[in-house]
Amino acid sequence: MATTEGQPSRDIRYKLDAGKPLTLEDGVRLYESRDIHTLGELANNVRERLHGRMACYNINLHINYTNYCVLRCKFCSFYRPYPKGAAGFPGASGHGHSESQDLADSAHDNAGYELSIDEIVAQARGAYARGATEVHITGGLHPALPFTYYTDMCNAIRETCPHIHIKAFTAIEIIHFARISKPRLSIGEILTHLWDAGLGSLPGGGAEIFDDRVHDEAFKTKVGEAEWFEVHSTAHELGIFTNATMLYGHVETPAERIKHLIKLREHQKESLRSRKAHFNCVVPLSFVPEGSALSHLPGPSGLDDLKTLAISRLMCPNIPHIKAFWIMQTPKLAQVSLNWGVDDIDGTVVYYDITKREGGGTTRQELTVEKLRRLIVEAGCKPVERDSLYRPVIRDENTWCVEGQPWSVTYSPSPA
Ligand code: V47
Repeated sequence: MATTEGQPSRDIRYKLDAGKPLTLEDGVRLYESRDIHTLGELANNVRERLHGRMACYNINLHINYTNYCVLRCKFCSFYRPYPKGAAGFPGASGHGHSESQDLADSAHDNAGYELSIDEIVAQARGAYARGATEVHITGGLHPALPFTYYTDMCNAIRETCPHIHIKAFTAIEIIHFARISKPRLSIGEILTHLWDAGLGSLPGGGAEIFDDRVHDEAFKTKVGEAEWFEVHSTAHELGIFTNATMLYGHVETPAERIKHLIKLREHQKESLRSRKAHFNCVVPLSFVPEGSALSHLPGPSGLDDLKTLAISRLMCPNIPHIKAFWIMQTPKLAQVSLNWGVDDIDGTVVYYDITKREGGGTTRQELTVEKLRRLIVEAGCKPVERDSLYRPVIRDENTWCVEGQPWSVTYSPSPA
């Protein structure tokens, strides 16, 4: 038994050593325990069993194509209401940016925006030319853009940047696309169209906390867990790999977090057993209250962040990777977490509009490769550049390729 004062229980250690799944009660006890050293040791044991001392990062660019959203989630400071009477297509509506504008500056002036496909492609092209392997694309649920906007976006990126991995659209966006498609398409058809247009995988967003009470309190108008899992099951059946997030530190309890993680573990069990793809990683997202309707809440402390990352590792041993997204946990804590179960600190990011803490209120939020590697080395780990599917990237001064793939990409590194 773990006590609030003492060590996590011996039976938890035995279970982990024997490869047995931890229960809801075990998870809650881990949260209650003050012994973060033992928690770290247990999580690190699982991490080392899976990955040794390797810790990965990637060279990516986040693109948030619009902040207009039909939802009003209380934890979100990103969405903007869509102006009444707007025409609904970038360029036509006048809400898009001109290509010459610095998107970082224009996107953080609190106004609503939607990017044209040309603007998105220009950003992807720039990143690809500088050696990025991934574009991570998400946005609000735009009330007026047609589904062809999203397939055209993928097609245009694929044409311009043949080997960049397009990780795009959370499960919530996929459901929105199905609802707006004309004629109406199923989730499977939406995913197939996007896949044919060049989509590589799905990010894990929109999961929040799988619990009806939390759902009703913090994101009532968003679809619930059944729909989120339907998208990920369908993706896995089609052979599309996905990630899974958990947004913690708002109105949920520790038990509700643990139940969320157990649901991910159970889903993964089924995907590993019967589907063509599965979750690659769990991404616990630390709630950033500033600017949201829940800004009166303090948000998670550093200790809570560290415990949540470690407990995610322990609750979901069948999901290969645990990612500390440094934008939310901060680079300092992401670094510490590399010895508390985490093996991935995500990437260079460059621009991020959903939360703006690391950018001091702006969307410009970047860690250079040198900084990412230094954080990893200082933590006593071996830095490994990965692609979006966790395959090692082999890079020299101006080419990169993915282990096992017959192609390579030539690029010009940006000046330091
Ligand atoms: O779905 C929104 C979250 C998510 C806030 O798959 C917030 O590798 C904290 O899914 N504080 C989008 N979080 C981001 C996302 C993501 C990010 C990095 C990597 C991956 C991956 C996925 O951001 C949303 C929502 O859960 N979010 N507002 C906030 N105030």
